[in-house]
Amino acid sequence: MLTKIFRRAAAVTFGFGMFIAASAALTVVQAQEPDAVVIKNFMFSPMSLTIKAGSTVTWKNLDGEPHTVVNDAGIFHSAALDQNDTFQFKFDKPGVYKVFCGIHPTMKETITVQ
Ligand SMILES: [Cu+2]
Repeated sequence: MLTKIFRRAAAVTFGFGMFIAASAALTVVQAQEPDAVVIKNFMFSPMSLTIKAGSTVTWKNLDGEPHTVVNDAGIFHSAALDQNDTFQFKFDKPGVYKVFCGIHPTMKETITVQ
């Protein structure tokens, strides 16, 4: 009886472990997308991104709250992005570009264009 309960607990634990491993693998795949920024939990991810001149960065808002993508030098400014909306900008000139959310200015990221 106890053995049976223990086996069941082990199976559940193993299943949950597999779920965590699968989630981690999925996160790694998303992180490898070179010029993509995800907006989630009121954060830009990654918070710093290095790309080559001529690259286009795509931001995608996964939050239920709207966010914007604003450059502090006024080079680009997205409309309010609702959930799953995207915004793209092509970085032609090398430099360091600071980005924040116009609605939640504590959300920040830095994009370095080489
Ligand atoms: Cu925001």
